[in-house]
Amino acid sequence: MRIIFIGCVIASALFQVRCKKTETASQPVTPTQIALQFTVENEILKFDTLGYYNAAGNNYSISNLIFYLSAFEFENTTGQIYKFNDVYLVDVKNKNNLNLSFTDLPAGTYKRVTFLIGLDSLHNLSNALPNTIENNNMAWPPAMGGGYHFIKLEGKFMDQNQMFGMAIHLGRNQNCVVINITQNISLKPEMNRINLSMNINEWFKNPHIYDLNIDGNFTMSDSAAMAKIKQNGSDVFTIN
Ligand SMILES: [Cu+2]
Repeated sequence: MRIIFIGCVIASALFQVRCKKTETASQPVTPTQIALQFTVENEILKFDTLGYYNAAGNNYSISNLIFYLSAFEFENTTGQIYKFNDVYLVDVKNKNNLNLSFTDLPAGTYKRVTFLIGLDSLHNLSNALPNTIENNNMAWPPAMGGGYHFIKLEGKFMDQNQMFGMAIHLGRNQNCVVINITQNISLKPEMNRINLSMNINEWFKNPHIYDLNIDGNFTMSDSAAMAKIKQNGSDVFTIN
């Protein structure tokens, strides 16, 4: 061991590269994947299908679900924290968006995963994200404070045999949703996948029963409605 170490210090750059490869051999070769799933309670989400009921008893469907995830932080059982700066735009209809990749997350047991549904204040400024169609479609109007939509949860709901539109939109820094999941997660070199599941119904309960008739079916210009949705959002994700 000592000979290898001295060798590394004095030898050429080429030799150093070889030493470095040996050091990292015990870590996962493939990036850790977070696989996203979407349900209404225990059923896999199907788009444009009425017949889902939230805690308030509203009969609703989902036609679009698009949101940002960012500021991922993993803490292992020895207290080491691994932070990632990547911003992920997840359009649930786009299968390519449903796997998030994390390189250089060592194998081990983790006790906490924290992230945002939305963007921190440094990213939540108009034009702060790359100028893509997808990001531009998430823009929050400058007249309403600028930045980006953190989430668009859209669909329809039925009330007394009439159909209404539903657009649950969150934006503005104070409505960013912090997800903090404390549970033991074991990442092994051969098994480094985490299943992260969103239950849509959780947006409408815990701590507030959100009734689309009473609290509103368009949240964007309604700060009271957005505050409730934001608080309800803290437990929409579970790891299974
Ligand atoms: Cu909006």
